[in-house]
Amino acid sequence: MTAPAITKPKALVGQKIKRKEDPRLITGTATYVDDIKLPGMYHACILRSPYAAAGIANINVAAALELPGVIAVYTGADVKKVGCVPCALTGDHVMLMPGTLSGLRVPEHTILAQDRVYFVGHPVAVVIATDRYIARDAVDRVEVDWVPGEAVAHPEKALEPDAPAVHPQWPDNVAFTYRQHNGDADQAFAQAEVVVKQRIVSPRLVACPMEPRGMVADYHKGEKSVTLYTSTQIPHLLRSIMAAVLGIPESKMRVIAPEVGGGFGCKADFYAEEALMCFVAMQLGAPVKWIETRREHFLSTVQGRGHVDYYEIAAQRDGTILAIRAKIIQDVGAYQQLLTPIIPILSVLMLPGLYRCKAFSAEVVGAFTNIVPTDAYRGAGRPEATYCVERMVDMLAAELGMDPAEIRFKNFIEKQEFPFATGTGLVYDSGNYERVLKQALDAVDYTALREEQRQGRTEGKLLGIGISTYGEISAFGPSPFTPAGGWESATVRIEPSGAVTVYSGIKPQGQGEETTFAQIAADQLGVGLDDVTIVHGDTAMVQYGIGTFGSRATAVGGTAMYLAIEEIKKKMCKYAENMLGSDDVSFVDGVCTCNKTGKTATLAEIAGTSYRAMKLPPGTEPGLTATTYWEPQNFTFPFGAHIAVTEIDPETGGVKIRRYVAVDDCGRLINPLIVAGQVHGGIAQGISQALWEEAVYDDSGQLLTGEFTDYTIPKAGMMPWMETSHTETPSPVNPLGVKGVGEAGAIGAPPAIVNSVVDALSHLGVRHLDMPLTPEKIWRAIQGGRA
Ligand code: MCN
Repeated sequence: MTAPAITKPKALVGQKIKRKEDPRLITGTATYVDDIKLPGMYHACILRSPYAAAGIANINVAAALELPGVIAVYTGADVKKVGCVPCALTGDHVMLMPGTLSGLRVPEHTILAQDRVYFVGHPVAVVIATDRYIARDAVDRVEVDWVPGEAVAHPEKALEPDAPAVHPQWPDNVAFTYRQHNGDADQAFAQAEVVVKQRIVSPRLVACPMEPRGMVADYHKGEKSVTLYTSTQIPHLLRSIMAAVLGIPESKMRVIAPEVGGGFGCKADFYAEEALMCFVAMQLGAPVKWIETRREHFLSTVQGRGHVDYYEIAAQRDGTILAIRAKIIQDVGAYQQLLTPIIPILSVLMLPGLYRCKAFSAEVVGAFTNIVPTDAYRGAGRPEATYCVERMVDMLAAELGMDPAEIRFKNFIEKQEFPFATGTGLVYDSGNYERVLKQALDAVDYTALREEQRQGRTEGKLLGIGISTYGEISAFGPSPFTPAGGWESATVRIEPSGAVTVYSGIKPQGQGEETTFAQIAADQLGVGLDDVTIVHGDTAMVQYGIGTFGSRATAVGGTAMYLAIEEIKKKMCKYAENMLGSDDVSFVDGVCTCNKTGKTATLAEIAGTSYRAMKLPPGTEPGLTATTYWEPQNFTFPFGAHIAVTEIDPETGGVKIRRYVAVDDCGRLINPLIVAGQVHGGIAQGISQALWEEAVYDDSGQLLTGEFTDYTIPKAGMMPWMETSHTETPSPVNPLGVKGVGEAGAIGAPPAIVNSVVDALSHLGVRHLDMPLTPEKIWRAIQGGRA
């Protein structure tokens, strides 16, 4: 074993590499939940409430049971022994939280309605049949005697004194309150030279992943164990909760998340339907499948945003921001889902944005309404805050007659001030905010655009330039905001052949970690990209993990893998010492080399030996495996500057996005191609939120936008060309230097678009418009001169 000439492999980290997982995704060979067909499998269809608030006097299932092919019908009376859908926030977390969370009310959330329903779409009964069409037909034969009641479907109306009570035991509809303040905001407001106030709405949004929710539950009678295949972002947490809800030992519960066709946060939850299918499988001793229809998705999957916010910003005439005050009314919906109360608290944490100002005072009031609950949706609390702060900064600039770029430069935390402790209890890890904004301004040629805008106005043209400089909390570490745990895990195994298998606690839904994690691992081990396989999503295969949300997978899960590989490298050196007969061995690019003799042993040779050694070298164990749990000491804080240039048609109010420039910084880039894809997807959702999307409910709680004909989602042809670029400010929080990027675009885009449209109309006296900026709304603003 004399040293062969080693050609150093080209580093994969930093390369634009196409996603390894894509061929199976785009050729129809991937396995999603609906592809799972088990022998003897039944199909479920759920009867849902047509009322937002009603009593249930009686349910008659006889006619449904008579339909040939129907196996069983279960109602609320049958599931009384099953536990409730939980809210993750417990007393321990509340005590550790900055600020004060008080009066958290968690209604009993049974998996089927008992004697009342609380929202349209509330599950009331489930029909099990030999095929899904029979199950669907039988649902229409279930007779329910309803006693319709009064509903409330708007969070501000819900807080009015005479509003109908969503839960009769809490007539004020207050689900919780949260207060946090820092510095003397009141004094700052009293002494400020300028104060700007605005009511700002972030409407409810529907996540609309390409694959809706779906699950197959299977019961193994002999083992008394349950396997649940479900489209989830959090398989391990789901398993722990499910075992408790079903009252079975956790060791008898297995959760498998096969391919997940998008989640956007709505699948980082625990759903009544998941427990219901496990219950049915246990009752019948047979597998059962339920696949959500798109209409059900609109009605009964958690929604995002749902804020009515009152913001105030105090400043000096020179543009220095002195303090921010916010009252946030969060539309909770009818129940607290897993993370519902945490989401608006994240908005409070992000209140200062990228600005130095530390004085603030914020109050959140959670309001129960007769609508499906709100919870995480891409960005979860951070887009709401960023949108409001970025709107307020623009309004302040307009009030002061300052340029929106100039006011941002004046108030940015400067690069030498990092790590920077905000007034809200965070410590921003690293940043260079001036650089991203300068790069974005240069890219659009800002000065020339302003001149074009001035000229154009004389000819009646409406050109808008909207700036958004955003920050984000990503990769949550241990904190009250991660009641699940702020760590992530990885087991790395080098097989006897030298192939590398990584078992990760993360669960991608389209983010491409099978590629990026393989890039990191391949570089560390000096093997090829295809020598690395990333396994995820099966609680029986993967050690415990937390999952994929909050743009944490790479910074937390990737670091766990990186550290496990470092362990394995040490193990390999030990084996190589024995093989090469020297204790002076180092591992570089897949080969252990004896520094004295130049003799070498390759990774594959060492791996084979480690499994097959006749006699193990002292201080070693067979095989090359390491498991690491990594708990970061801080979050990471990505940031960026987005600029939208829009042209408004004065006759129709239509918006054309002429240019969209995004400069993002997510630390060290593992795969710029995947990062660009993540940014593009986020921007698409952000533009869509700004211009088109809104879940509209009438006063009786009926959803008026319950399908794709009246709820617009972004399509490729509706998107502008996105000019994306990056700066790289490494995070000191993890050895990879990475920050999250999965939510960046969704946070940066809405304020860029709205600021741009308002900028286009500002000379007409328009100061603010609420999303979505429909042509009608814009046209009316143009006609009225002032919104
Ligand atoms: N990445 C990189 N370099 C960095 C940071 C990230 O190359 N400096 C890569 C990662 O390795 C990974 C991707 O970018 O391949 C996103 O990584 P990361 O920021 O770590 O975020 P997560 O994987 O934790 O993704 C979560 C985030 C969230 S919270 C939502 S919601 C979301 C999103 O990602 N939902 C998505 N992106 C989505 N993309 C798709 N296709 N579908 C969804 O449902």
